[in-house]
Amino acid sequence: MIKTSGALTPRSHFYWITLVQSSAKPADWKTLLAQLWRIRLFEGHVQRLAAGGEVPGFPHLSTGQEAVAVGVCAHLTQNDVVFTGHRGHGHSLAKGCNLTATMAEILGRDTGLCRGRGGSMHLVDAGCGMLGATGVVAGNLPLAAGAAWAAQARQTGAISVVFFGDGATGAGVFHETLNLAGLWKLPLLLVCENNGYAEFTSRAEHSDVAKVSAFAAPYSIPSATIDGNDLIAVHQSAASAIEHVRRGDGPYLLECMTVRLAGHYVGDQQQYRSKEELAEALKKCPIERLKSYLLSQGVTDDELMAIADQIKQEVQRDVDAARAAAAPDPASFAEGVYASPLLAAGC
Ligand SMILES: Cc1ncc(C[n+]2csc(CCOP(=O)(O)OP(=O)(O)O)c2C)c(N)n1
Ligand SMILES: [Mg+2]
Repeated sequence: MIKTSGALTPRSHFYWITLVQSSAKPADWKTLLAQLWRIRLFEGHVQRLAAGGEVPGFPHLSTGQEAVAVGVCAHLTQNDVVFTGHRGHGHSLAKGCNLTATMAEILGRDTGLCRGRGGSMHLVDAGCGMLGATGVVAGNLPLAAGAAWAAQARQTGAISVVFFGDGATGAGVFHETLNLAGLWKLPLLLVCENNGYAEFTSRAEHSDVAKVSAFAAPYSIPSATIDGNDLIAVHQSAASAIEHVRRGDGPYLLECMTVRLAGHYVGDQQQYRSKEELAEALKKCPIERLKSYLLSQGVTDDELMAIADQIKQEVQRDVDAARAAAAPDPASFAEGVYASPLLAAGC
């Protein structure tokens, strides 16, 4: 069990957290490092399969942003629910979606999470609390507030978590969600992955509000801006934020500053980014940072390589299983699409 410090100052809205010394041991962080690797390797497969024409549509990779998914989801129970957007592979895996079924969904197979109907941008697995990805930017925010309202009304003790990008904050529904979530003190954790881009447009080009956390205070929502590429920072800050939400004190906005190491979608040539910028981004890789920390704590290179090898084999095996699965029978196309009494009656 990783203990946290509760270092957040609740009502600060524009604030870089000062991390206190972690009481976690390298063994705990090794488990989370393995999860970072799992997501990175999974998305490496998605990239290769997409390049080979096996993936319908345009997958969006979270390469470089994995620490946010892993650091936040480490604190969630199966009853807690998660909503994500178009860049949601990492969130789905971190919340507990089966890797083979997730890949099968991305490949459009019948064994996929949604029987291949949804694909990369519509990963849903209610059984493990993954209530869904959506390709509609900011569309997940009111859905997550609705789930939080349901949990509050039913007094289940569960919380709702929504992952969204900095670009989503330009949508009106972002502010509508903050307004009602703050007013009704909903058990909602809003996690912004601020990677500085909305598609090919930098944040500076589309907003004068540099920090997304600045939007929270007018709605009486506490917030923090943290280094989203530091797994330990994310883990600690998420613990405190989730404690606040679970206690019944209302929503919390956690802004995680991060970097997108890949293009907006697989195939994006990124001509709008300089070589220097990409080189700087690489230095912030959350996996390399956690590895360096572990090495400084006495973990050996051999131990890290053994973990990497094991994860590599597991991911390869699970991806192979997904690729071997059959596509849905075209005759079953309407199954699971509508819950219509007329369809059920064969009308
Ligand atoms: C309502 C809506 N408008 C526009 C788009 C097209 N679109 C897809 S991704 C994207 C940018 C989103 O940026 P951000 O929220 O920062 O997420 P990121 O891609 O950086 O993870 C846009 C505008 C969309 N999918 N939905
Ligand atoms: Mg963005």
